[in-house]
Amino acid sequence: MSKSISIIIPTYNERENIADLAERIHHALSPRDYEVVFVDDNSRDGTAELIDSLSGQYPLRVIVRREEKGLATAVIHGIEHSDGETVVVMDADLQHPPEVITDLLVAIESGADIAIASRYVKGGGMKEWGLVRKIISRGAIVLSHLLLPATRPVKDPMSGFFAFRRVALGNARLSPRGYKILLEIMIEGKFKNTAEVPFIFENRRGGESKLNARQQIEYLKHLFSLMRRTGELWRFIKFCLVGASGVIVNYGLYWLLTRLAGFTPLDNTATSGIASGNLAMAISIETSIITNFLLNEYFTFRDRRTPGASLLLRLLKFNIICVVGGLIQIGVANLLTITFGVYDLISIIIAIAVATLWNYLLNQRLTWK
Ligand SMILES: Nc1nc2c(ncn2[C@@H]2O[C@H](COP(=O)(O)OP(=O)(O)OP(=O)(O)O)[C@@H](O)[C@H]2O)c(=O)[nH]1
Ligand SMILES: [Mg+2]
Repeated sequence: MSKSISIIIPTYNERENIADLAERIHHALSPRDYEVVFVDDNSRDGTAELIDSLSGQYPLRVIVRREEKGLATAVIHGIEHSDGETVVVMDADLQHPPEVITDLLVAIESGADIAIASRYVKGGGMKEWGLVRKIISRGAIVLSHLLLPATRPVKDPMSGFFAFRRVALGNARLSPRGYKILLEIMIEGKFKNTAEVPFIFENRRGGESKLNARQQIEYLKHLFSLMRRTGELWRFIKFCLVGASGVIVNYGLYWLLTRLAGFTPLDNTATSGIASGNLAMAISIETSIITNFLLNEYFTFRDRRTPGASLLLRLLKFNIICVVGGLIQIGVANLLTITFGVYDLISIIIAIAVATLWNYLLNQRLTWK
């Protein structure tokens, strides 16, 4: 008989945590109609046997895989071998507090297609994480926000604790790698309404972590494969090409103006060089802003264009953002050349690098928040 909620839990040597986990889930969920489907990769410590022995007491079952291994594929296996209208995915080691499942279900009942238990929304967090793990976790999120726009609305796309409506997943073809199953589900599933609920990532109760450096490499490979599938890889390459063309226009035009067209180069010995050199720089910056805009508009983001009058408005917005970068470039170039006497063609390339960094950070804030 089909249940309305299927909770999928991948396990590998988690015997020490199962009894506590089953009890807490039951306490949190009953009298709801639920089942827990454990997908165990042939654990050596008797995890599957223990689950079996508890199945008289709670609505549990275990699928043992002998051929295949891996967290993400185990979760898919569990999704395919269950039929609850709502699917919940979580870890077995009690780092995902079972009590939070009810918050996820409430979010789904209030209209979300997918609800994510998040460490990075207000009220969420993690206990006792070292600095290195925190940085890796943040870095992974920044990368996914940058390279996979579909993950941008979610603050914690790396979470392994979430719930979704099965119909919303449709017949998405899932082919994940490594650990980050939510990424795959979010991108292939194309959910409309997303919700995040806070939770504190607890310390592991018993057993050992299976997370290792290989998983970080797997993550990068997975990211790359998702970028290819979504077409974002090609877009990212185009974006970098346009950025590089902007640097060439900016730097090249300054060189043309000051070496061939009669503008005096930026120079701290001749006062006439300050005004003229800065004017040459301003003309070069503005020209590169416009060429960058047009190339992004008709090349990088061609598929996202909304034609018509909004073009000018977008150009204006883009220009305002980049003018701040331009002022930074002029400031840095003047500081290096006028104050410290650095040769103008060197200080300008350094100044362009600083401004590019600024433009990137600001755009990331405004466009990808
Ligand atoms: N079926 C299956 N489950 C796995 C596999 N690797 C990990 N798991 C389970 O996936 C969940 C998450 O794994 P953990 O090792 O706790 O990973 P983590 O929570 O990111 O790392 P820690 O904070 O160190 O615990 C746990 O329930 C594991 O038992 C696997 O290869 N196959
Ligand atoms: Mg864990």
